[in-house]
Amino acid sequence: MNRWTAALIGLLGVAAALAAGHLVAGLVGPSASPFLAVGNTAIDFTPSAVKDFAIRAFGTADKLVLLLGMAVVLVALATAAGLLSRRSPRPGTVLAVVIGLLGVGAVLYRPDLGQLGVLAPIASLVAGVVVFRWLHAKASETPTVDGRRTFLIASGATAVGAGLAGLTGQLIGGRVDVEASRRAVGDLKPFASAPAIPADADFAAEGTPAFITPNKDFYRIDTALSVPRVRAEDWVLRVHGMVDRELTLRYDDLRRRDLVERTVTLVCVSNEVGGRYISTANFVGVPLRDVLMEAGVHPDADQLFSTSADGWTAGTPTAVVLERDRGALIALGMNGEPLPVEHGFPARLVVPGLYGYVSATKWVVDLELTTFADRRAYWLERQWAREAPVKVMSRIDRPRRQSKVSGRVVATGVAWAQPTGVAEVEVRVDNGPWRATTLSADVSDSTWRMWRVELDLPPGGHTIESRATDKSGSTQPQARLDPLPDGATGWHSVFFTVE
Ligand SMILES: Nc1nc2c(c(=O)[nH]1)N[C@H]1C(S)=C(S)[C@@H](COP(=O)(O)O)O[C@H]1N2
Ligand SMILES: [Mo]
Repeated sequence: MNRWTAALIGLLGVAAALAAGHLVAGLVGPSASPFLAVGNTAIDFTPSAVKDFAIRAFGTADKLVLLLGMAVVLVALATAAGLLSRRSPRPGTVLAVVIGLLGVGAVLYRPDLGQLGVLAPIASLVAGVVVFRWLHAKASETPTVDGRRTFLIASGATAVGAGLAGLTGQLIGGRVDVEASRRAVGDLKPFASAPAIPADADFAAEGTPAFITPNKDFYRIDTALSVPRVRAEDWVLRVHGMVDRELTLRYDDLRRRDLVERTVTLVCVSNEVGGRYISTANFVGVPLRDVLMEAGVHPDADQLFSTSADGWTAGTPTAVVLERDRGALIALGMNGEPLPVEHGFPARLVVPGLYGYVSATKWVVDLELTTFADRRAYWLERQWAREAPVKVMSRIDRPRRQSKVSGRVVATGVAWAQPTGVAEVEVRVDNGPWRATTLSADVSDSTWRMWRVELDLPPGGHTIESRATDKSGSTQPQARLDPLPDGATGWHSVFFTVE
């Protein structure tokens, strides 16, 4: 058998396997599709340092990078399997079984897939082995013109069949039409609106972000390779554990309540000094405190353990979410529309002043009152800290790093210290004295605040640094700490040149 034929058989075997798995996953649960399941499980097993690197290097494209990497590995394995099987189909068969079992393992490991999910990788395994061996037999027949033609027909049929099966799986899987459900929700009118954002809340014309981040620009961080698709009409939130009364809340139960609107800045613990994993939105939802009071939280339940539809978990101090002024929400809406699917539709938690990984569960379906001793959330298993209040921080947006500016220099940036609020931001140039900046309108202690200062500098290279002080008097420390385990610290500094 020549090399090209051998490699082609390997590739077609894998294509058939993936397509069969995708088709069956369409029936039993789209995230059981073996390629996705392996990717998702790989994310869970990736060491924190690598994940941290991926988030830093690729940002929201980290998922695309992972999928492409997996595709490259799979194509290489398929080609190798084909090439190793030029004499006998056994090596390729063994490899197909091994990859298939990897898929089975990945699906079994997913906390969000029922028992049936395992049918998808089993379908992949069987289809991969059968198609590989079938094509191998066709190609091994005596190399007559006739024989070659049957092999070509068989290969073509496999390619077409795989394409159709994959497409069908996609169509059936897509029947959970979450966008339609989102549209059907319509307006989520708050009973109490957040105060309007004043025009002088940002210095967007001079380089800061707009005060409210449009949904499409809102940073996104999660472990979900395929976004969980939960329809509002299917959604239920269980509140249970150490409570007097278990609650089962449906979407309509929540939206019929008096919804409140709160302007909140969310920030990711992975944000480096100077980083961009921070955004602000008007969230509409139900006060989390009210729901917990209804359930009746036992005094020794120190942890609110929340779980998303895809099995991700977060642990939040109960004392924090019960604070009257904290303003923690079960959010349904964001900036005037139902939550975008990537940001947690139908519902997510928002807790001002805590990093997202200990508080901001998207696609939330379960709230268990428990203790920190009893249950450990997703990132705690991966070396991140149990307590993760947001640290006072400031960032320089203008001048840009390594930029050349001429004439008067207007430096601008943002600072945050939820839930305490920003009292002051200072800058210094070339290790000179600290000087005050002008702050934007004070919207809320749970949101960021922009700063601005005009500098008169001689031509040449300069370094500007900034530091914020919160309303309790704590100043952003100079010491540089990595995000792991509970958030970065240090002064942001930017080098630029005045011409
Ligand atoms: N279900 C789920 N919720 C999640 C996460 C996740 O991986 N899965 N990541 C958390 C983290 S680390 C952050 S910083 C915020 C980010 O929310 P956003 O993507 O809406 O900005 O969501 C939190 N909620
Ligand atoms: Mo995060």
